[in-house]
Amino acid sequence: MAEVDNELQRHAVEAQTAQTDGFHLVIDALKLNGIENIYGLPGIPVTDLARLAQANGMRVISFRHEQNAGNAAAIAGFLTQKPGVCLTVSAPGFLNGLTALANATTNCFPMILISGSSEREIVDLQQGDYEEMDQLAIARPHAKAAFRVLHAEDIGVGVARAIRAAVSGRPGGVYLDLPAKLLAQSMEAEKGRNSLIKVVDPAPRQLPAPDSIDRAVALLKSAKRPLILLGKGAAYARADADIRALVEKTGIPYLPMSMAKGLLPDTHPQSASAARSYVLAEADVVMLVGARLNWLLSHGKGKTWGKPKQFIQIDISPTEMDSNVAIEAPVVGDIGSCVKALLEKVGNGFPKPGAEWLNAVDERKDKNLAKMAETLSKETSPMNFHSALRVLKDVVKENPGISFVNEGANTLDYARAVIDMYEPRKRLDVGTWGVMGVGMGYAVAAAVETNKPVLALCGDSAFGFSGMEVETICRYDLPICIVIFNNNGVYKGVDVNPTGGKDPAVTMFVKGARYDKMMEAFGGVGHNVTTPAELDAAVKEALRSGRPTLVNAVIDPAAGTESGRLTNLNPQSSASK
Ligand code: ADP
Ligand code: TPW
Repeated sequence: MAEVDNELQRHAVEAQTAQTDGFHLVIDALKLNGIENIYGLPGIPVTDLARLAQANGMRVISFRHEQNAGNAAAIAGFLTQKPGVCLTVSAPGFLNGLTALANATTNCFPMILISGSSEREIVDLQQGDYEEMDQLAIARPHAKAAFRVLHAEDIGVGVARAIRAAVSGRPGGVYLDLPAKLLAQSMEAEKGRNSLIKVVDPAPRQLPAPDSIDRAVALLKSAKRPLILLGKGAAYARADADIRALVEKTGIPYLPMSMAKGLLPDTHPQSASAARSYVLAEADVVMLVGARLNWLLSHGKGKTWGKPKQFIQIDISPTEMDSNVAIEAPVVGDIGSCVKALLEKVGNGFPKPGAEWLNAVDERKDKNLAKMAETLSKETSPMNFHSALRVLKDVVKENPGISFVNEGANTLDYARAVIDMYEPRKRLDVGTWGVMGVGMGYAVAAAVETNKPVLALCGDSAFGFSGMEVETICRYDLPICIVIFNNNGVYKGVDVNPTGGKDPAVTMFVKGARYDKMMEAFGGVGHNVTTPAELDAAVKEALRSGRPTLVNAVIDPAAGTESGRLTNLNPQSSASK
């Protein structure tokens, strides 16, 4: 009996003195808050953090370059409304991830970049530590918020603050600095457990002021030629059914921004996508829902916008209002709450826009759609962008639940116009910065987060920025089909060196490159295709098998234009005028 008592006492003492450490506390804090996946790249001082995360049931996806891991985390945030987590080593690893953090902040995606860092005492005296860098200071201007934790007992607070900062209000990128010493610090397990915080209501609803709703509805009612413009903020907000109801109850034509495509199916009768230039120029009242009047919308002024406009803007960020032009009816709040309030006010008797406006929009649409159908139906040899896109348009129509990742210049601009989306948050692309290199990171995270196939369409240049991740795709055996529109260069593949010298022109790549072999090198499936029929068969086989696949689609090197549709943004040298 005494022996049993002794044993129990020993267990009790052990339980009291059981220890935990920084590594485990970080993992426990993330898991406590429902974060299941980490996208990262191991090394000093975070190798064991990644190992232990995997050992403790988190899914850890190890990349070949931190920028791609960061892009994966960012788009995971967009897809789930939970911050996507990227884990990197110090200094160079951190900097590699920082581009993605800045891109997440710019695009309003919630993300947390967690980087290990060197010892404060040495960094602050600039004594030359291994991978020494004042990471917190460098991250700050590129992030919505940046925090450093120095004591293990503060890890719970640090993670809680990072989560709140990432997802509340306007979402964005957050940097969390974890010095190597912190990870190894130990403390009593029970104290550690009690120090963790499960964040309650991390992204609280923000209700719009009732008078802002009255003002918006009055302006909408007064409109002769109203237009609703849906941005990726609306897609992120997951108010899909209410947004659709608002569009349908008001009968107003709508335009989706690129990543808002599919919020309502692009084939919806009220979609004005095929009459974009016309409606932007002609509308008299425009209601922006989670879309900013930045360069993608010509800042709300100039020729694009034609006739004088009045704007209603729904956005969670009050300072977004009037940032480019006057906003007559600002509605500040979360989109879910704002749209609900608008719906209540609109009721069932909202006067539909006049037939003159709706008929004019439909007329343009029909004309442009007929023109597009003709362009798409042309058989060309070699393939051009349109004959190849015709195939992918049908593939997405038949598989509306797959994610569609898209980057490039012409490859992006044409695909955006040609490929209809049918479900929300399925089109993932270069976003607010028009940044190349998001392709493989986005594709990996889309596959991991949705558990559904991904079709990633990249220009040959765009793909090159993250192409090494085909190994990651094969290693994790992800159902990703990459299609590369290979026209031998940036924009096109026909430029010549103006000096006549041996070096290729600056926009040229190796002619006839076989990107499909890259996928084969790691055990995936490669196809080289030169006709729409071959492209069709290769993509369908990939979707059927779910195997990592890369389709090198040979496109006419002369097809396409400089900078796709952004030719007007290129400064011209006097020599090339
Ligand atoms: P797009 O590029 O599609 O036009 P932007 O990224 O420019 O879209 O705009 C997205 C906007 O949506 C941002 O101004 C952001 O503040 C806003 N936003 C994001 N999430 C929400 C939300 N849940 N409720 C309200 N506004 C949101
Ligand atoms: C991080 C500049 C914009 S588009 C593009 C570049 C290099 C590639 C276009 O060629 P691609 O597509 O992909 O072959 P296509 O269809 O026209 O043939 N660095 C970054 N971001 C950007 N946007 C650039 C450079 C750029």
